[in-house]
Amino acid sequence: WAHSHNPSTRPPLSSVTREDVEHFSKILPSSAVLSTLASETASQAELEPYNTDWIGRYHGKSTTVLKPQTTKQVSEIMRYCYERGIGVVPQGGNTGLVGGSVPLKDELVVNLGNMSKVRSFDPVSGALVADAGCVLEVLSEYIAPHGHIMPLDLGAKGSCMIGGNVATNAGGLRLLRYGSLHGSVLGLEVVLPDGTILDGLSTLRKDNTGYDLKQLFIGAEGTLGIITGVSILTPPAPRATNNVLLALPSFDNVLPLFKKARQQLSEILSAFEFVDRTAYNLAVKHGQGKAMSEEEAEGAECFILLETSGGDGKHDEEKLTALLEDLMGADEPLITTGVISQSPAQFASLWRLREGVTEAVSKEGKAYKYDISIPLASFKEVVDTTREHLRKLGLLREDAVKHVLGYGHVGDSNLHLNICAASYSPEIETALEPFVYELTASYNGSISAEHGLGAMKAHAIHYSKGGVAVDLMKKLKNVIDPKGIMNPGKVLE
Ligand code: FAD
Ligand code: 2HG
Ligand code: ZN
Repeated sequence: WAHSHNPSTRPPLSSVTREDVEHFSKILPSSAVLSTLASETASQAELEPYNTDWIGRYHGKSTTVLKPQTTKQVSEIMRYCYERGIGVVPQGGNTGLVGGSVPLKDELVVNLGNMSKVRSFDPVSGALVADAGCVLEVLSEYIAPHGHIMPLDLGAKGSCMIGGNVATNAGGLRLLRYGSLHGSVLGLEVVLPDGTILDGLSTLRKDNTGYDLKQLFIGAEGTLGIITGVSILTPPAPRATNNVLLALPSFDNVLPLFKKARQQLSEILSAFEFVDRTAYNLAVKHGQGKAMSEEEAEGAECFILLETSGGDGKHDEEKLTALLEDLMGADEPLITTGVISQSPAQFASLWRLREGVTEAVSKEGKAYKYDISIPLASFKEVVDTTREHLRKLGLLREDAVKHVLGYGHVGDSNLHLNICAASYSPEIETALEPFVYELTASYNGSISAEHGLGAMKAHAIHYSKGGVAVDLMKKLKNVIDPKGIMNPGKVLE
């Protein structure tokens, strides 16, 4: 359906014109077309939320946002944009953290928020088929009465959409237990750049008929097509869940603690999350959950949030209590204290402390976010090395870099290194990049563990992928999107 263009010889992308908006108004109802080009449909201020990313670092200049309700409408929009050579940015909840969900220039934004219907749910197999614009939390609530949960959970659940989750291959807080979306997504419906609909909404568990095409779109960050429907396997809800917040005197205790927790809790361990002292203090300062008293937290270098999920509450509690007794009672205790949740409210509050770090950092200042896969043993070293580097450059001060903090998913060896600054500045950016990417590469790590490359890290892909891999990615991109209209400038430069 398309012949290939070399990116360097591609014609430049076209800007959306008034005539284009008139055409879109024939495809969509007037309430679904927001444009500054057509009178009275939208002001620039109304388009601002679609043009600005969650952390306020990336700002696009799109004049037009479309909010289709059906796959057919998405297909017609894409067919037209393909012919006209208009760049398109697919957008879900706009909670992405790498500047992937907003235009770099004046591309058309296709926001999936109006595609929010559940198509089917099979309470026996747990297969859920939903429009891409369904909010993750809404889906969780939809399947809860059937005794199922979503296989992923993240702090942005109230706004992020399942299509965005799949497009970023979001990891989150349940990956340790339920694995990545590459495993739990059963099928996708995707509108390709030329408007062709790839209908792959299978609910089959096994299907080895040729290449597994859906995998290409999982984590492609909207650069290969627009995901309009998702078929996903949802697990049965565990009968019992517990969580506990542990205070550790030293980071050195994290590894032995993880090992011990895995051994002793075995099948019921469902999350093992890390929060360093700076991240903890910021979460507390900005009212993210109620954790432990100041006295209890005193002397702790870092904290672990551990969750268990299982089939028998009494059995799980006994195992967890035995672990805590062992940890406290040892000659050299691995923890100074632990707070075990006693009620659903406290359970949520402990989680809030961990999930709320991102929000706390945003309240404190402007965030530079590095989402890296590195060996677990190096989490602290990476945070300390980065802080020291900034200190040496004289940037560690209230009006420049306020805090350097680390938190993340121990179970997945995924550290979130955040640099919280008073404001975004070229001086800080130059100090951090390529420094952090080189540091990550020196551990053979990945510069994007779970958030993607987006606009932020497209230029840095080579720190984690070899030339052959990047070349093959470019060839695939060129075959599927020969005019380069899908989310230009993201993932691949
Ligand atoms: P958007 O932000 O709208 O888009 C993200 C990317 O996907 C963009 O490149 C966009 O073009 C593309 N896209 C969106 N929808 C589609 C579609 N239908 N078809 C094709 N492409 C599409 N991420 C994690 O992995 N783990 C976490 O624990 C986590 N926690 C977070 C906590 C907070 C508070 C926040 C703000 C973000 C967090 N994230 C996390 C970032 C994360 O990537 C997302 O929140 C989420 O997966 C993005 O979904 P979204 O609907 O907001 O997508
Ligand atoms: C998390 O695990 C998210 O909390 C967000 O992936 C991390 O904000 C961040 O850097
Ligand atoms: Zn994360």
